[in-house]
Amino acid sequence: MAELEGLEFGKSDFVLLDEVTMEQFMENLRLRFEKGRIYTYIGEVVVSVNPYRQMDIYGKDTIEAYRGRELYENPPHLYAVSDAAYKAMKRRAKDTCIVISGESGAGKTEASKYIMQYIAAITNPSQRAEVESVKNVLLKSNCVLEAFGNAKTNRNDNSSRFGKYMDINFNFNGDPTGGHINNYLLEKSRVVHQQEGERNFHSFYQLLRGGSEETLAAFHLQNDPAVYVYTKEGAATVTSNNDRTSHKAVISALEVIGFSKEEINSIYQILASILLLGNLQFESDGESVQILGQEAVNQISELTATEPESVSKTLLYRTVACFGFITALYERLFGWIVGRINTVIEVKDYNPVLHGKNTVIGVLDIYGFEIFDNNSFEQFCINYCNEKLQQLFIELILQQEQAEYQREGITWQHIDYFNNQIIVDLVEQPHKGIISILDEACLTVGNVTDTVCLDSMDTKLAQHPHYTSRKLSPSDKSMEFQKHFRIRHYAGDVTYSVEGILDKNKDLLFQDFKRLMYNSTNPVLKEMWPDGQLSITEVTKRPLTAATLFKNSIVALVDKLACKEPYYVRCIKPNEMKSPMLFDDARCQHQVAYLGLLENVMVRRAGFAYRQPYARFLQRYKMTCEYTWPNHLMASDREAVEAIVTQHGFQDDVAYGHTKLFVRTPRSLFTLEQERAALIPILVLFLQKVWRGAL
Ligand code: AD9
Ligand code: MG
Repeated sequence: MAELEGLEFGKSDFVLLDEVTMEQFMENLRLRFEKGRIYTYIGEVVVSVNPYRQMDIYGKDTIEAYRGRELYENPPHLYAVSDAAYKAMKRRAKDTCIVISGESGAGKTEASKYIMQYIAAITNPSQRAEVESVKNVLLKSNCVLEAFGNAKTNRNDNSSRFGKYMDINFNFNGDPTGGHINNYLLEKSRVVHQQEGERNFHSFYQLLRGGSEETLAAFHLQNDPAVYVYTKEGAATVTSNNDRTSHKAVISALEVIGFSKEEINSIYQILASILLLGNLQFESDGESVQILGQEAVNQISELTATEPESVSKTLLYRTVACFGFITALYERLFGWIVGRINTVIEVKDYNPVLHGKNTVIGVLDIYGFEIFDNNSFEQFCINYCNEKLQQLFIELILQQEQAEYQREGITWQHIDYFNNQIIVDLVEQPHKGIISILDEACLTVGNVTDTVCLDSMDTKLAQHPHYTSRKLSPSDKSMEFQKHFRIRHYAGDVTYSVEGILDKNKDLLFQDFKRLMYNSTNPVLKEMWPDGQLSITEVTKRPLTAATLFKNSIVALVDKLACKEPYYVRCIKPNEMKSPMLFDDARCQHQVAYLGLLENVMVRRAGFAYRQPYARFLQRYKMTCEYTWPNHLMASDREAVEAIVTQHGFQDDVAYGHTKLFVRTPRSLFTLEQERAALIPILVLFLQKVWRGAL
């Protein structure tokens, strides 16, 4: 049980609530937030509320306080679950994972960084150089991936626009030996278009504001984001990030990771070409199209190490598909950076006989559930991914509890959840689900428009309780537009626009563009476009669609997570103003409800709120019983524990498992804990007297 911090801070574990009601849950959450206690447990799950201010709870001293300790020995903290995951991995050779969920801006990415910092701090006490270098790369990779994969949105100044799952590998000593990063669907459309008040990816502003005069001159750039079509929307927006200092940090991180000077230069050359491509102007005289200004074309060809004629020919021939090319340039760059980091950290020369079992801790930080004014294909994918993770949470939490009760030989009581499988099916079911219908429309020869596709969804999904559209419910005043459909997600209703949805799903990229890039004399750029060498006859006619590729990657991710021992961090966003002071009751309650936190508490309590190995229980409470203090003479720890339980009269509230004591209601443990707290000063006094020789 989490150390009682004093009742003025509320209950440190929601299972200690007198009654499991929404009112009590919210009262406790608010009280703790107001007292600066941003973490609270539900058993081993950490509920975290974004403080929107720097907290003095992540320093070296705190790390030391949590190192090697049990969950209940300290106040709730991310460090405690990180340590639990680490201990399970090290002592029991279990692969574990820490899944961080919550909506956009709730604090997932910050949490993932603290978790990694903790793991880095507690490992490699002997400071072996190769382990230190792995740790360094793992930590520095965050800075690079955030620069290229995060952006300011209307929900979060530093919003992750890609999903990240990082495996950290450990040797038998428990020291990190390597890792692997999987990235999921970067929101590449942001490169060419941002909603009002939002920015492009940080990397562009960092280059323009932080690049040296010589660099910018060499890249034919001016140091002002307002000059470029792709950065002008966000040019004047204030963010909490300092682009100039971030740029230096990113360059230094790239160097530490091991990117060469040429590679770093190539990365920024690609960014520069994207900015210049965005400013190209086309002119049509009705017959043919021209590019205005040969100079810009020359600059782009110089930066991409391609022939100016090929650049203009390809752009003119495929003018309407240029956006697709530009977004693909960025997406491939991002994918290449992740791949390059992976080559540095992948475990090399691993020999299971020599090195023992190679265990893993996975950390998942993915984009949170999103509702914007205008939701499109990207939000559809992001929200589907969150449905899948919620489904996994439901399965694992139940599964874990059931497995534990079974293992220990204890009968278990089932609790009902809202099971969001029905929404997952709505999206992904073969033949009937939305992805299938989108794919069918994309693969049909002929002119299937977005609206025709919507009609097809309406026909096939009319009966589905989580799907509707304007046509299906004309009286619904909130459904304003014809070209929209709505999904009732576990986290709320989201209305999606079908405008452009088929193009985004097809994600067509003409072979001409690929070939142009493959023919670059810059080896880095060439490496990003290996498929450019294929001749037109070798190119697959029906490549998988973007939605199907994404679905496959998320299904694979869920499989990966499901076979690991999971630890959960559930993040809550306290308000929409990014304010450290405001606890918006309605917003918080909504999140508590859809995250299923109340049901989580019920499951934890309906069965048994607490379980502890006999030896640990005995060690903590033996002072409260005359038969066990200072040592017991019974045949086993289990019998000694029985003596404590019986002496305190809560024998009807417990069950004895094979290795653990299970306690049904928190009150029993609470009483014990209070008694222990009362006895400690007496004990200290007693010991002081012994030391002074008074006894
Ligand atoms: V998204 O789904 O990627 O849009 P996240 O990742 O959930 O979102 P993030 O971690 O980026 O949110 O947090 C948003 C902002 O809240 C951060 O930039 C910080 O300014 C702030 N934050 C979050 N957690 C903490 C914290 N533990 N301490 C201080 C925090 N500030
Ligand atoms: Mg994030």
